[in-house]
Amino acid sequence: MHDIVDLRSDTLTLPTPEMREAMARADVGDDVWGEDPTVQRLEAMAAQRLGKPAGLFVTSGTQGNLISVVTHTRPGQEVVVDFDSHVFNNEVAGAPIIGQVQMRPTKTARGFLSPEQVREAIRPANIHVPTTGLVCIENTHNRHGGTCCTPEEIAAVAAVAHEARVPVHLDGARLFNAAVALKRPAADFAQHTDSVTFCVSKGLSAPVGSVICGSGEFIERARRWRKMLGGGMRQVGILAAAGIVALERMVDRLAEDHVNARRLAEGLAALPGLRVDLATVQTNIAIVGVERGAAATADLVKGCAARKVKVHAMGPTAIRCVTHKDVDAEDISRALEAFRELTSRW
Ligand code: TLP
Repeated sequence: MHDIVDLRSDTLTLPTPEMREAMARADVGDDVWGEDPTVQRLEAMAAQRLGKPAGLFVTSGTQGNLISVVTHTRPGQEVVVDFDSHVFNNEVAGAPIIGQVQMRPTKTARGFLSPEQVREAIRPANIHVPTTGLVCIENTHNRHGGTCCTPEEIAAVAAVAHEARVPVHLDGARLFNAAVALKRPAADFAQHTDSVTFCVSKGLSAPVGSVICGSGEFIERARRWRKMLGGGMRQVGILAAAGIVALERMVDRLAEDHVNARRLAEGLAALPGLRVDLATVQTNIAIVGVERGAAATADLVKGCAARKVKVHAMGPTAIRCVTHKDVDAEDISRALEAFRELTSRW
């Protein structure tokens, strides 16, 4: 049980004592000079877990996606994305500004482009239109409530893209949540994509960082972009050390977060005036629709905060709850109690 039940995001997880110890003891060197052994260990470990030849430690998921987009594309090209994707909605238009690419968003049912949608979105050879430079997919899907797509679904989309000689990037900020939920090795999800980014700073609980994985040639070009974007860090093995603990110790326990999210979602779905599509609650996120409108949603968020339960208003009438290692089963009961009390007054 924690004093505050913080369901705003799994980015709020605090580093474990083991991480702090590993950070204090880490062997370090200047990583821009390629001399930080701990960063190299994390990059090799990440690449191996994802079945790719090489990895690159970056500051954040946002930086990892941006570097991946600009490394794959040329200015003037188009990037095929799902309409609700993080890269399109929450990355401050970095790819259009820095990479000079145009986003091509398509609406999807669960956050995942179908092979037919990708086929339709890829531009034909025509003097009037941009060329398609990249297809970007997201797994798990944040704004659709932590939904997972299978390695086979990714393979089908990638086949269409590759047939048109278009590479595929996977925003796998929460890829290990998908791997644990579907009981598949993380490498299966990355197998058909040309690059993948995953975060150690979300449910895996490290304080900072993400890793991009791809071919050796891709990662070397990505490394130049990272330097340009100010992501060349020096004795950063101090941070990578926590990432190693994250990968070694924190993956399997994500299953607990999924159980907690499920119980929370089922409890909330049973309350009057709240709507939860339980089919989307596949990992550690529950998105709750508030039928009484925007003012009631704002009141609910405030009322929860007054009861030491923090939740995130994702839209005017939607609340996002994310479970993670700093939220336990008792905390879920407290959160449910707060919602129950507040909705009983409606
Ligand atoms: N998502 C954050 C917010 O930016 C919304 C959160 O609290 O969920 N891809 C996906 C799918 C993400 O959910 C996020 C972070 C990122 C990329 C970016 O990662 P960071 O925050 O490390 O830049």
